[in-house]
Amino acid sequence: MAQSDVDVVVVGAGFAGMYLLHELRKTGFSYRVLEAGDDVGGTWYWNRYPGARCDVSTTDYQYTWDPELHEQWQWSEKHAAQPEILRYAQFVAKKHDLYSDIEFKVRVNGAQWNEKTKRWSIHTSTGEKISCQHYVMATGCLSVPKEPDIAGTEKFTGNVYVTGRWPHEGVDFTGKRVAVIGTGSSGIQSIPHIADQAKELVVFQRTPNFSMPAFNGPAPQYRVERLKADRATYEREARYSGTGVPMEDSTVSALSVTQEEAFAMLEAAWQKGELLSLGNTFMDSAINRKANDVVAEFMRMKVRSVVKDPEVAELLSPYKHGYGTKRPCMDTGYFETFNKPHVRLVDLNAQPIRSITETGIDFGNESKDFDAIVYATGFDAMTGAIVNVDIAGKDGVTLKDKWENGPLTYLGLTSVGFPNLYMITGPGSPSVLSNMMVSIEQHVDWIRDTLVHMRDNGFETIEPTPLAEEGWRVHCTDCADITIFQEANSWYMGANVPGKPRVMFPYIGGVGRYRMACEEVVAKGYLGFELASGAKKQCNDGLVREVQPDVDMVLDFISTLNLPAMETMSPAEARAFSEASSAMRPSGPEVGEITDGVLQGADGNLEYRLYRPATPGPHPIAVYFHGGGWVFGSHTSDDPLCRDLCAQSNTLIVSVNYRHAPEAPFPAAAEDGFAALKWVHKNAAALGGIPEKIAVAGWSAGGNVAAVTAQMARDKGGPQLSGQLLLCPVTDGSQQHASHRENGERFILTKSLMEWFWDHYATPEQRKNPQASPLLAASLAELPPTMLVTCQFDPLRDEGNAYARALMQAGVEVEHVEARGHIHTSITMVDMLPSGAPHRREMAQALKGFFN
Ligand code: NA7
Repeated sequence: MAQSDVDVVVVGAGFAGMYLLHELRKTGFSYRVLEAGDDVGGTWYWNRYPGARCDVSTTDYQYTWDPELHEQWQWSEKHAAQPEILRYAQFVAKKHDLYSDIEFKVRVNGAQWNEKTKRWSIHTSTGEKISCQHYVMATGCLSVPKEPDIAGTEKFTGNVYVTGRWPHEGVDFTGKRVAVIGTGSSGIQSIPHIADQAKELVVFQRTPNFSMPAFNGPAPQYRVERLKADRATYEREARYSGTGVPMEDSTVSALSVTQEEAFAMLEAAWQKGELLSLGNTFMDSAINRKANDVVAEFMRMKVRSVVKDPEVAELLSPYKHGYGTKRPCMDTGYFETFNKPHVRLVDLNAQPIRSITETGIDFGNESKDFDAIVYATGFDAMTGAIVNVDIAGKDGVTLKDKWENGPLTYLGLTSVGFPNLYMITGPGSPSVLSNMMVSIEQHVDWIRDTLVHMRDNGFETIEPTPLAEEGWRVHCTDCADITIFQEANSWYMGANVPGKPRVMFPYIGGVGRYRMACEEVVAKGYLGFELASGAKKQCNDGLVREVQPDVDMVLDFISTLNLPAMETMSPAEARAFSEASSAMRPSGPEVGEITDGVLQGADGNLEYRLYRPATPGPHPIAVYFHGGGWVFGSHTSDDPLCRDLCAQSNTLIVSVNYRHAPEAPFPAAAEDGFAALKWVHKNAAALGGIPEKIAVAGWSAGGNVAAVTAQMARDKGGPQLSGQLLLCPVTDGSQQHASHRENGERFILTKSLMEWFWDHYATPEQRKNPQASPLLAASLAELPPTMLVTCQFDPLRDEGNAYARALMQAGVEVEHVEARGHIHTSITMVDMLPSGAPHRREMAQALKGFFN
């Protein structure tokens, strides 16, 4: 007789539930494991349609927790077919005697949290109520087929099949007229098999999909060899990789090579027959539309090379979504199927289905009879299986209600208001964007360790904090925002189910980075969770990821280079180092014209570079001062940013090479700044600019020069400025602001580097001069309209914020942008860090605004 009061209830006996069961036994918890089907296998139990295969190689799509399995189980193919994967699940279940502890054909109808007893009450389809401390949903991401959203489905009297609920005895389509609706993975995998049998097959396609051949055969030799040589390293690499399969991240931009070279690289990945390798060919195909087009065109070329009828080939070629933004597929003979005379493709965009009828389908202006209709129309993915159960947490609030506008989770594992509820591969975790085996094992390990930690430390409940959950939502959104995934109507975005909120459901920041976040949470004493037992509470509230994801990747990359700290160099070495680093960056957008010249500074000539918009002039002007701590940089060193500002704001940018310290210390830069402004103003017309529309701009030390120049123009008789644009400006030589300490390390501009800059530029006494520290000016009144951008993880953040506040108090019109998750340099990194683009747009808008 099963216990009705246990430590843990696990729902689902797919690969997640099976492994969790094994671990719970090991750690001595009492448990119940409930499964709706009559066998193990989850997804691979339900999806028995012909041709169903995993598109991750068998070298990677298998458990790692039982090393004996690697000897005891031999896969027959590279991409295992469903029957073999199901046999594998059954083999593991038998080997570990899991069957004896799984209750089959039991569904969970509802679950309620009892705040008094601190326990869940689980109601099952057998009428039982089970009380448990912990409730784990191991219900899978693609387990609830989408409700048919086509008129008349109930009318059809022929045979109806749904790929995700395929009959166990199989289906014989011999001699039948068959319709297949849907061309996602399930459609693409099953269509060739159905075509082999059917007398006539009509495929109804709403959206063509990208697909590559699976090249079935033995497992990839190079992976087999690596596994044999050093399995532990291979598995570790998988766990910290982008997708859960060891793979070197590409460092090549699709836009940095010719189309011929790009296609050769893609062909090599294609021949490997690995879906993830193809998507990993270029570093930017997920974040840059143009880079993605290169891959998409390669894939379309492949379709054209197979499908004989050019019109059909064109219909089978995706144009409306980028490669990878909808789940790409792997097939065996899919496109070839459309060369067969008894197979027809119907484009639903040209001939929509009007209704399913008793005998067939009415579409466009045709009516066609069928013996069978196959719905390959997909799933209510990621959340379907979770919200379809009536789960009521604290105060009776259901998860369905809480998630009305999109799932809210902390780490994709837990949710506020639902203590002791865990989701394996839930929304907000890498899940479907990863090799599921790796993600499943990680979540099971995390849950097991957490349960043990709670037991060992006498905690009854664990629940994320609202701050942590909201922070995770923001981080997930930040990750999605830098990609082009949101452009597609995919099930990743919930777009396939009418009424579902449109948000990115899985976490797209990568398996390894996600794993590190989970590890960090634990290492910091369950950061963002409250653990409690009666009056005893432990809560280290906070956020696990705040730096913008692309900035974080750059910081991680830089940390692997072990670069010397600049402040340990001489100025000459630092200058050479800075120039060498800049040489590798993308050049930035095209502008109308770039010319170099010299202008008159305070003490001799200064070089300048002029960026002219492509539109007819004359243009408003911004005199721009580069960054580099007054010690290095030049009129060309902020080239990509200057191009970007010029192109986006339609402003003529004159970037000035003011004199540098220590050779020319304070006040040389300030005096040059003002002299340059006067010269440009005087020569504006000759440069193609409008003298009455002139502003100053600058970044970092250049922001300091710009701010000081604006004060000097105010105090010394003009010119009258239309505005000042200050990006992360240095405003206060005291360096006493908290951000110098808080952000003093790791974020490229460090506290000690900033000290080194000041030491070269100005003596402690000179720093009190407003021409070194514009924040210290006696008055900030009458300064021009200001756009000031500060970055959250910049040591200079607080002095920038203080300057913005002081300007406002002095009555200056100020637009102050506090760039969340950014560092001192990130907004200048044009075409490298997509997260900086919105702020550059704001800066360009502000420049435009100065002149209107
Ligand atoms: P998918 O990938 O969601 O594919 C479903 C297909 O069905 C897709 O082509 C849809 O077109 C189409 N569809 C859905 N609803 C309709 C209606 N109402 N009319 C016409 N066509 C429709 O599901 P799969 O089962 O193929 O694959 C799911 C995952 O399993 C797969 O990604 C792998 O991870 C494994 P749409 O693209 O929405 O226009």
